[in-house]
Amino acid sequence: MSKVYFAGSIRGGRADAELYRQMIEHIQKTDVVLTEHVGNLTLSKTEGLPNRDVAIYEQDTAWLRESELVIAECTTPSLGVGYELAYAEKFGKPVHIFYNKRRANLSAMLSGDKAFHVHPYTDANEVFPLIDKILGND
Ligand code: 6K6
Repeated sequence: MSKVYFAGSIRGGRADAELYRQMIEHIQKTDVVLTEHVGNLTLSKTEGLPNRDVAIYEQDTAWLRESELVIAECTTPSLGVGYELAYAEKFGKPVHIFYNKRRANLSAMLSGDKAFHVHPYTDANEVFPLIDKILGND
């Protein structure tokens, strides 16, 4: 059972929040997701008080260090997710990046980083068997 840090856009926009929720639910069938809140559909992109941000940063970076792997959905661009991926790389964590290639053009700073495992997909249903493979559950 692995500890997974799931990363997805929050202030970058919540258009894919339902997919994050489904991916998190899928991972939780076999493994632990440290960041379940990323798939919370009631979380809006403007929610949160500015003075809470230090606590959020401290908690999320602690979870990144504790995690065994990172799975990120990057179709909706997010500065926070980009930061988390670089942070995970610095700590030697395996990083898996998903994005819908029909809807997004992934940043060269992600697609060009050989440390990252990038998984482009055309239909969201492709994501779940890929997650099983990453987690060793296929
Ligand atoms: C909610 C809405 C606005 O601010 C919040 C506060 N909540 C957060 N709680 C926990 N983690 C957060 C929060 N906001 C951002 N993150 C982390 O950054 C998550 O782990 C996401 O993967 C990533 C999203 O970054 P942005 O830049 O899209 O917010």
